[in-house]
Amino acid sequence: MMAKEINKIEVMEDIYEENGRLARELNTRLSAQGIFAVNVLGSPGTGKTSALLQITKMLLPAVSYVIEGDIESNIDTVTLQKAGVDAFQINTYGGCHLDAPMMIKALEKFALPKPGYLFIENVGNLVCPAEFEIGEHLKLLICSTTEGSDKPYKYPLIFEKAAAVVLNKIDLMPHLDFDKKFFIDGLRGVNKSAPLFEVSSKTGEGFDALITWFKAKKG
Ligand SMILES: Nc1nc2c(ncn2[C@@H]2O[C@H](COP(=O)(O)OP(=O)(O)OP(=O)(O)O)[C@@H](O)[C@H]2O)c(=O)[nH]1
Ligand SMILES: [Mg+2]
Repeated sequence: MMAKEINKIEVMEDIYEENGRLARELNTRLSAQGIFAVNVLGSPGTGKTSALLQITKMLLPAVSYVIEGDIESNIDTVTLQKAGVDAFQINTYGGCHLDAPMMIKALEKFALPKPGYLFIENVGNLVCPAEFEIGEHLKLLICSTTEGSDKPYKYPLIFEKAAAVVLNKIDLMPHLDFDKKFFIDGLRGVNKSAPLFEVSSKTGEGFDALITWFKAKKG
């Protein structure tokens, strides 16, 4: 019993270690190409794709690429491509997160010919994606008013690891019982430094500050 448990722990450590090594290599390669990679995290339906439509438009004339990570379907990729965004699909077929080997394989097929931003929309999930580096320069966590204000308390790791947190769907605030103070207290309990951007991907409100922050981070 004991021996089995130890084996399990060692296997998981090996997986994280190997993934981390590959992710760091990929990150170095992307930096050399002038690509600033952003791992976009958030629960299903929080507005990751909607926010990326706004962000990629507002970063113009800078080049943005998007990699869409979904269990199945290419719905988000098609949506982005229709909006003129250079978007590619990775399907995990059951996998609840992207990992570094998936990204390396995908980038063998998807060329990133120009320097710019690479946004990677991870699988909608507040748990596993927090544990796997995928070559990113930073993690952007997208939350929304419709999810409720208790998420930083329930899923602390993903809030802790976020370089910035977006609170999306603020246009719906008047219709909801979202407790902003409770949300911010929970966020600050695990992450003191990540800026919080309150936005509506529907109206575009609040994105100016996020875009300024991205530009400063990319340098
Ligand atoms: N009112 C309002 N609706 C929004 C906003 N952002 C997104 N939505 C809606 O929320 C739904 C989900 O948005 P998506 O952008 O597809 O969310 P997602 O996080 O990419 O979802 P998955 O890829 O399925 O995990 C869609 O119907 C959007 O139109 C917002 O700021 N305000
Ligand atoms: Mg999406």
